[in-house]
Amino acid sequence: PGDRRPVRFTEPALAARAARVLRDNDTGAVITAAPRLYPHMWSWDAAFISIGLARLDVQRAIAELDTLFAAQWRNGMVPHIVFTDDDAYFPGPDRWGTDTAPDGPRNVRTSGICQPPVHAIAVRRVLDIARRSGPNDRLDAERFARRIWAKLYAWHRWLVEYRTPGSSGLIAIVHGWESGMDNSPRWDVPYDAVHPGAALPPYVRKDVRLVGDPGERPTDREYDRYLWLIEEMRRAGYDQRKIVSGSSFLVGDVFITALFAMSCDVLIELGEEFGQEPEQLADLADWAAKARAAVAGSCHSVSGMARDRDLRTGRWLDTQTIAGFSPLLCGGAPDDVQLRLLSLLDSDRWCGHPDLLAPVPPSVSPMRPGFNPRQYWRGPQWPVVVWLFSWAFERRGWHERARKLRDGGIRLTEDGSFGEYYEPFTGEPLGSTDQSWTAAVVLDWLC
Ligand code: 9WN
Repeated sequence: PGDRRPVRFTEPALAARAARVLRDNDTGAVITAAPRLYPHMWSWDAAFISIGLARLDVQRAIAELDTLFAAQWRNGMVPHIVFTDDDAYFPGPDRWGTDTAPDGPRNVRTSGICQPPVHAIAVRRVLDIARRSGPNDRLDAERFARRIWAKLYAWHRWLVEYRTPGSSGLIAIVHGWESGMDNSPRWDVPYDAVHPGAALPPYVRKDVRLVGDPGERPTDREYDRYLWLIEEMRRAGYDQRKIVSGSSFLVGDVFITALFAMSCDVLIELGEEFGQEPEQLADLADWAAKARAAVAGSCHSVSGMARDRDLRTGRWLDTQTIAGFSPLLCGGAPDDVQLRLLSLLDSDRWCGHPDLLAPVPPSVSPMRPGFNPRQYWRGPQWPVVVWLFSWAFERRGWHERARKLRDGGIRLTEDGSFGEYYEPFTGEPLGSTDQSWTAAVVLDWLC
């Protein structure tokens, strides 16, 4: 197809614009996830943002991760949002009501759930970039990696201790927001069982006013469920055991489990390099092996696609989304399953769809009924997800595949708007523009 967008920046101009987005979104204390829609620090955004920042200023990259981990809960959880004092986002800290949570941090307000564990991956990347950028950066990044290691270990331990209920071995989430893929069709079945009670306090959404078309965001019905789950957690006093045993949403997330396996591998490498305790390295090896086995064990016998599991009903969730390719990230699935997944990924159901502007995987296959090219996690392409696949493929030694994804990611974002997500056929940026993590991964691809 010809070019459906008027503007195409050259790589140096695109990199300069990406750097400007990160500078403009810097409040001085944090880089917000996006200028208007998301005026706070988000957990997995901060990890990707630090990778982009490392290309500009290693100190600033380190500061970003330090700020996130300064908000780590005493039980090890890394919260999904660290709030600034901007009140343009709903739900804010008052609605979360975490100020009195026994494990919550002092001096900083946060949400009460987590997001995907990609932070060890970010630390590794920052370190690798710093090592190439000069002796001072190298020293700073090594000190930082040594210092943050125990916090990363505590975070991983929390996921194992509190979030691997049942026998599937999958890491469980108690809210779709924890997956980072909020309204993905992955969660439709478990959300059907979430019934907002009459006691749900009234609220007014702010997000829909900040995007051009509210149809690009989750629906009100979905929001009622999101808010109801928060209500349940408040009532449980943010006691993790109570939440996991009682929440009306508990799902084993296969994508998070794959990311966790990779992050454990990375943490082992860093731990070996910086002389961490052998017992802790052994824990990580054990957790990684179990996570990989859980991902492999979730694969559908015919399609090969990995599946989430509704832990309240004990049923596999067969919805085919980008998360189905999780075994390609972390490995561990039998060779025939891996080959099936690779050919599916290349096929016209996914990256090979003839009408895509850029050959990178959409959040949902364009061939799937219910695919919506404009709505959030129900169809659009997300540059950060492309980055994760390209990073993982590179690590697995699939250099050509990694390069193709990187090139496709640049193709998707070369309009210079740094969209939060993109309409796969037209390349129209959707949701927020000047989204920090999009700028960050573009910088990483270009430098
Ligand atoms: C809720 C910040 C975050 C991302 C998520 C993305 C979106 C929030 C929202 O924005 O979620 O956490 O309000 O929609 O789904 O992945 O971290 O960019």
